Order: sequence, then structure tokens, then C-alpha cells
Amino acid sequence: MMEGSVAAPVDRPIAAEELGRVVEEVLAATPVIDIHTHLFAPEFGGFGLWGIDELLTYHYLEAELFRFSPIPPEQYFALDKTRQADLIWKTLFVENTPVSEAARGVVAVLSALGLDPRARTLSPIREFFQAQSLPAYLPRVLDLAGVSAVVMTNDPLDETETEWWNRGIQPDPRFHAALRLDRILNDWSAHCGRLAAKGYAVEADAGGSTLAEVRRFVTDWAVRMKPVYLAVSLPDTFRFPAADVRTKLLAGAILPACRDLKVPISLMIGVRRQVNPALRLAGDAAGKADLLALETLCREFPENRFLVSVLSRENQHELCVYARKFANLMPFGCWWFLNNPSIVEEITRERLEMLGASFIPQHSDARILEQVIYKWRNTRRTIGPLLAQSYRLLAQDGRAVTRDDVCRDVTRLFRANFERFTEG
Ligand code: FIX
Ligand code: ZN
Repeated sequence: MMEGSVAAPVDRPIAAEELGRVVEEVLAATPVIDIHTHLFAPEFGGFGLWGIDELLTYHYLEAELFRFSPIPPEQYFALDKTRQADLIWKTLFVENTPVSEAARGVVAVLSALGLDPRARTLSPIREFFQAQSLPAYLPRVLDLAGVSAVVMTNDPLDETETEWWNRGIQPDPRFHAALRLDRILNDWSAHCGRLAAKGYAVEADAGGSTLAEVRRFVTDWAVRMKPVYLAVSLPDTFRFPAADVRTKLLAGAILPACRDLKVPISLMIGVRRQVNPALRLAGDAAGKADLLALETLCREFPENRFLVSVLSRENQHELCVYARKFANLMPFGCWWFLNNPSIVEEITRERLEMLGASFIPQHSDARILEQVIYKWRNTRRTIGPLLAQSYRLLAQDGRAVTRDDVCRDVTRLFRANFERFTEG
């Protein structure tokens, strides 16, 4: 509660001039479910990234480094993590002003942790992080971010990750699994041999018993991971149906497995992987997708639920239109290159106008633990005024809102829509 403010009675209509403050208070007081991240529960050991060197070598900042520094990518990637972070700090934060979204995010994290974002070198900042112990530090970071639960990205064909699962670890209950299918659905020819080697009778052309066996593989991993959804990122060229293995596997194995498991599938559509391979993780880009594929999937598979994010700004409005047509479609997030206030504003306004509070506004996509602090601060700061403006228009049209209304809507947007869409 902000100093000096008196909470309005929950059933009293909120005066127009108070709406901004009440929405801000409710957003600040409502812990969110972060439905897509690359974070790992602490039980995964070193898999979970945190601290200043990881924050600075985030691939968003690496891409920005190469715009300011003449260092060739291969020379940069040959440096050790500490040297890489030193170079990014010097280039983006000392020699230049950190005005980009990702650079300002690091400043926000350091300030939230009581550290000096104008430090000339990283030594004092590194000392702080070296003094942290994860069991006490992790809840502090999640509390600072106002995050109560996190969904991970878990790849059953990543040998280092599966080693941890095979040890029978039980992830911290705040961390939920999402079973990621990119290698199967986007690169079957390169990975079908690995399933065969694990005893699944699959074939390169997806013939024979492949569909049943892929379904068995997914089910076997779902028993271990207990995923809240299955997930795949898809290129801008994604078509459905198409005369390809992906169509066979999606229609004949993955969607049936989702129905068996009673979980949605998350489709993240529009990524152009490795347009510049020299930049490694920073080498991906975005492309406008043909969402006719999504229309076909939602219509032809009414028993399946589709949790969908699209990477192209140009696809956002049609995603809203499709969400009006299909109740088994849940739009979520302002993904990756869209997670900037100017675009989050545009996307969220059109979603509120076309869908009311029946969508999931944001996810962090955080790769490093402390990123949730700035990504969720930005989300609250950007979306709060949009929600207040919706209420202002509603009041002008004859229906004022109460604090109860605001609490209900914020809970639905940042928690309940996801909980309901993923319940079995
Ligand atoms: O496919 C994905 O999950 C993307 O979010 C990532 O590949 C991407 O690197 C990312 O982290 C974007 O924020
Ligand atoms: Zn992601």
C-alpha cells in the first residue's frame, strides 16, 4: 500500500482521477504467474543462471554490443564469461548510455538490489552477487518481481538437462515444467535416430509405428516432468496442413498426446532461427507468419487447447480476431522483439478492446533469474495505465468500476486465465 493512500472500499465506484493509482496498487499487490521462461528451479544446479555476468551476457545485450563495438563475434565468444561481461559493461553502460530496453533492465535490477548502476567497473557489483546464497536470494528476487510461479522450458532431448531429471529431482514447487518439442517438430530428421536409440520404434519418414512411439516418448517424459503444457516454437514459414513430417507428427502424435494428458500446446510462431549464425543465441530474427495454419488447427482440433504467441507485430491483430472466433485459442505475451513498451502498449490495447480481460498479457521469457525484476516492473508500468484508461472510458460510457472489479480483472489477466486454460 502506498504511503498516505487510503484503500477505497472495494465496492465504491472509483473516481476517474483515482483509477491510475488504484490499478497501480492492485497490480503491485497481485503476484503473477510467469507462463514462459528459460529459468530453472534451483534443483537443476548450474542450469539456473543468475548474477551480473549472466545478466550482462544476455543475448539481447550481445546483439547490442556488436552494434557499438568493432569486436568480431568470434573474438568476443572466445573470451571467458567475465571478460565478455566486462566488455559489455564498458561498452553499453560506461562509454554509452544504457537507453535500450535490455540495457535499462540491468540498471533497474541493480537499483532494485541497492547497487550502483553507474559503477565504472564490475568489481563491487560482483562482490554483492558472490555474497548471495541461492536458497535465500531466489525468493527475494521473485518477491521483488512480484512473481509467485514460473514455467520453465524443458527439453527431453537435451542430454544435460535430462541427466538432472533422471536423478529424480523434485523441482521447487514455484517452478513448473513445459515440455518443449522443437527438436521433434522442427528437426525430426536430425533427432529421430536419438529416439530410436532410446528404444522408440520411429522412422525418418514418420511411417510405421512412429506416431504411436512419439506419443509414447512424450507421455513417458510427461510422467517425469508433469508439464503444464507442451510447447514448440515455429518458423514464420509454418504451414498446416502441409505435406511434411511436422504435420504428421503434430496431428498424429503431439495433439493426441495433449488430449490424453489434458494439457494445452503452446505454439510460438514467427521465429526465423539463425539468420546470422555468427551471433549464436543472438542470431535469431522474426518474420510474419501465415496464421491460416492456426485457424485450421483451432477449427480442426476443437478438443485441443492452443496457447499462442506470435513474434511479428504484423500478426498481432489477426491473432486477436482468431481469439474471438475460437475459445480454444488463448493469446499470450508480447514475445521477445515485441517486449518493448511502445509495442506492448499497442498489442495490449487492441487485446483489451477486442478480447476484454480474456487473454494473458505477458510472460517474461527470462533466461537469467534477476530479469524477472525488470521485465515484470516494465509490464506493470506499461499495462497499468492501459487498464486504467479502459476503466476511464467505461465510466464515461456509464459504468464506473470498483476496486473489486480491478482485483478480479488483474487476477484474471495475470493468473486465472492461465490456471483455467491449463487445468486438466
Ligand atoms: O523459442 C523461445 O522460447 C524464445 O523465447 C527463445 O528462443 C529466445 O532466445 C528468447 O529467449 C527470447 O526472449
Ligand atoms: Zn522463450
